[in-house]
Amino acid sequence: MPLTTEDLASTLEEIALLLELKGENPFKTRAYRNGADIIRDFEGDFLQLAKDDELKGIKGIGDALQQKLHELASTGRLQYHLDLKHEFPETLFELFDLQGLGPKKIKALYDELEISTLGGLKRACEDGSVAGLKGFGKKTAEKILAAIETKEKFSGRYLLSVAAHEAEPLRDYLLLHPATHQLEVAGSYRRGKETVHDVDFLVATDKPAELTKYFTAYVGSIETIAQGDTKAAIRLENGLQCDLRAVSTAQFPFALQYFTGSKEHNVAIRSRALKKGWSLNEYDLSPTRDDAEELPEITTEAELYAALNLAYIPPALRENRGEIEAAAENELPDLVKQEHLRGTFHCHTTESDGRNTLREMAMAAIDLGLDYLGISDHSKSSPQARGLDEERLLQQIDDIHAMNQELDGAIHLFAGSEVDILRNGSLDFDDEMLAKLDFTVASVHNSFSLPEEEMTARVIRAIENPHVTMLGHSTGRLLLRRDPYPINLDKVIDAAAANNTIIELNCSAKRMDMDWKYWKRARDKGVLCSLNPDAHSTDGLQALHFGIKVAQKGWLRRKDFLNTRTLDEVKAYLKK
Ligand code: DGT
Ligand code: CA
Ligand code: ZN
Repeated sequence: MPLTTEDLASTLEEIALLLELKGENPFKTRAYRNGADIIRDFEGDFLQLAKDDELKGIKGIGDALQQKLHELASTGRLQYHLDLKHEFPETLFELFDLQGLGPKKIKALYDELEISTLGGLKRACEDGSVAGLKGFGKKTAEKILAAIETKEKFSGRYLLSVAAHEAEPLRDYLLLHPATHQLEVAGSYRRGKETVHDVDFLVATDKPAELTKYFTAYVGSIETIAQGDTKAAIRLENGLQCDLRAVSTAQFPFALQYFTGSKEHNVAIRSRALKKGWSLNEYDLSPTRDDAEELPEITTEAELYAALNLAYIPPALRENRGEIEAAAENELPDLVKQEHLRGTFHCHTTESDGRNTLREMAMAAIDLGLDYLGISDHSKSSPQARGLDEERLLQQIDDIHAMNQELDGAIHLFAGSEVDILRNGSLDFDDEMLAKLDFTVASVHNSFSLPEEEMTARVIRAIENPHVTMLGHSTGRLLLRRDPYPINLDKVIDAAAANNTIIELNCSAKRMDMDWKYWKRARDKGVLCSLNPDAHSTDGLQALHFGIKVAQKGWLRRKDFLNTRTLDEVKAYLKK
């Protein structure tokens, strides 16, 4: 992108910030800030003058600044600026976007608490360490938290479930229009990515301009980003951008295939078409040469894939990770579906940090049509989550047995525990206690910063414990908020396979852990999956709906799950 005058000004401002972070004297920083103001107020082509090294005589732009601006304008980069930037972690600059957080405060946070990321700052605000910092206090910490929330709201990526919450009513709205002949949500949303940047609507219609107009009139829209005769874009209240493309019915299958992506998948598909002498784009398929194969009639996406001698590739698999080769051999996996799920594990109740009681959780699971539900509250080493000690856990086991009596077969509750994996890989309960449970989910909840080797060994030690039924959220990541802890998942998968330990696909919206990219490998090694909502409320059980999409992304089939099995089969499995 070509440099603009504004780029010159904002670079000077950034230099001023960096100098402040370094604690340089205020006169020096002020010179850069003034410089930025002068550039913005200048009447005439400042950029050209800087390129030509003709800045002499402009009041407030001294020799040093002239030189730097000339370097920046003529080469597109300024070494001094880059060197300064390299002195700090790149993530630190995100903090500058926060309302009300200036360089002085950022410097204090960085120096005193080693905070250099938004996630780190959020946690430090929540755990009270920011409030305790000199010059901050509780009010400031609260303000910073609010600013982070605002930033997140507009940060550009959204959890799949959050996007669905907004996109589904908009889908219904579009369906109401009489000229909507066909409608799909394409893009990463259709592919079931765990986070999406925007939501891509596609409609087949003979009145495209009417539809784009109708789209921008949606009550949930706070801003029309673009509106044309065939496309439009709006922003919803939570910042999410939604795009609409209106095409003809004839174009629809091509557009649907194109806008579903992924880009990588599309590139590979297009080159496959080219080999047949066809050019494929978002509107049609056409011959590129005289001796090209004859074009078949195409009215659906499936026919488009068939024309390329491919089995229909479900959207979840379209990531160019082997699906095209598999489709060519007719060896695509028969993917798991929501209706295959017969029960689930890893749910919390008010006994630890859940919001609903055992009874309420059971009732909600019955409503979902599940045959069994595994209860696993936290263990004693997670006091922040009111983890249960042996005495309370024994009581809960009794309560669950009593509840099963009362439920009389409407659903079966399994008594378990989400037992902490301690720092050295041992568990929070001894084997005698664990043996009294129907199942255990073993999870890491602290000491996230162990080196990869130690973390891997820690988790593998838990996997090797015969009382561990399944490994909980394998990397501890919180989507859009906390990175995975360092761990070698290939080794974890091998250990799980060797010990017949299940790995859960924790499908809590903010986790989706283990990541879909690892599941095909795990499955091929014979690792069994359990799709678990990690529900902390009755609503939390809804996570299974999105979990299924992510499970499909992982190439998982019905037979790859524990919780697609019947109650009797699961009872037998857990007895072993
Ligand atoms: P997102 O929005 O970042 O979560 O991910 P997508 O996959 O929804 O990406 P988006 O919205 O930019 O574009 C939707 C689809 O359109 C994308 O998956 C594939 C297709 N597409 C977009 N740009 C290109 C391109 O430059 N080349 C090709 N072949 N396809 C593209
Ligand atoms: Ca998209
Ligand atoms: Zn957990």
